[in-house]
Amino acid sequence: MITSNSHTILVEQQDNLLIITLNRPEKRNACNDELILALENIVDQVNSDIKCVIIQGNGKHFSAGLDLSELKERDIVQGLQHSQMWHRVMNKIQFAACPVVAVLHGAVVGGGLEIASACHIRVADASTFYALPEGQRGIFVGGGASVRLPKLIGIARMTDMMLTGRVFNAEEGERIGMAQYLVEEGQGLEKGIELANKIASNAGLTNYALTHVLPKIVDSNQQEGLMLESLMAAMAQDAPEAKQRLKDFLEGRAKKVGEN
Ligand code: 1HE
Repeated sequence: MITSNSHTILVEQQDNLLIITLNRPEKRNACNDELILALENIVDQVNSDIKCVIIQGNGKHFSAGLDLSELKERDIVQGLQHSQMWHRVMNKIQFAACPVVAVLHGAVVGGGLEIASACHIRVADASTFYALPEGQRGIFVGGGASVRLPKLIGIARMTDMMLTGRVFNAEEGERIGMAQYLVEEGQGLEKGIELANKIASNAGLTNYALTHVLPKIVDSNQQEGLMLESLMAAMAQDAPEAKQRLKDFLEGRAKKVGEN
């Protein structure tokens, strides 16, 4: 059984789904080191019984980002190490054993947006808003936003958020690519579970290709990217599960596109 080593993270398994909850509601789920390391501990425990992970926040907000009370007296080397600790944990989320869905509401700011960006699918409810207050706090993003966020919303929008303190609301966020799904307030988890169940029903190799290989293809040059795609395509179609799924379709047993 997957268990948490800290009250700052709650975890619940529902069949083959794992629901992780950031749990410092009184501090708006500000991420202190204890919370980030507890999150890492949970992601490390994800095994092949789990087909999809959901990350949500307890209370009024998804996350207020880095716990600023811990920022105080770090020197440069400690600052580097702290940022790299975040990078390690965000990488573990991005390259987890299965896809990860973020269910967002309220503030998704700073490090909270970095956690959301490391996930594969983002569902936002109507209360969600996005910001990078690092610009106004006199610091810089340190949890991977400069690598992941421009891939979602573009470099110009991220630069604007940090230079001017621009806040995007839920609708704007969905339009510019922060979240792929926008739902009514309070409906995020239900939608997240619906999507997670669809993800969990895919062939494991397809999910692996999407979460582990596609990012490498995107970061490659064209020749390498196309070769990686061909290798992945050949491997995927050779798997027994793929052959069975194709047979099911050809013999009329599989759903058509758009059927639930
Ligand atoms: C915090 C934090 C925090 C709240 N660190 N304690 N992130 C920020 O700059 C965002 C700062 N937070 C806010 O702007 C607001 O708190 C919110 C818009 C997110 C929520 O507002 P609200 O009215 O619901 O809550 P609140 O009354 O402001 O906060 C409740 C408590 O949480 C209060 O503490 P209390 O002891 O007075 O009750 C706040 O001080 C505390 N709190 N946010 C510490 N962030 C890997 S590098 C990433 C770099 C960053 O993430 S920088 C961005 C930091």
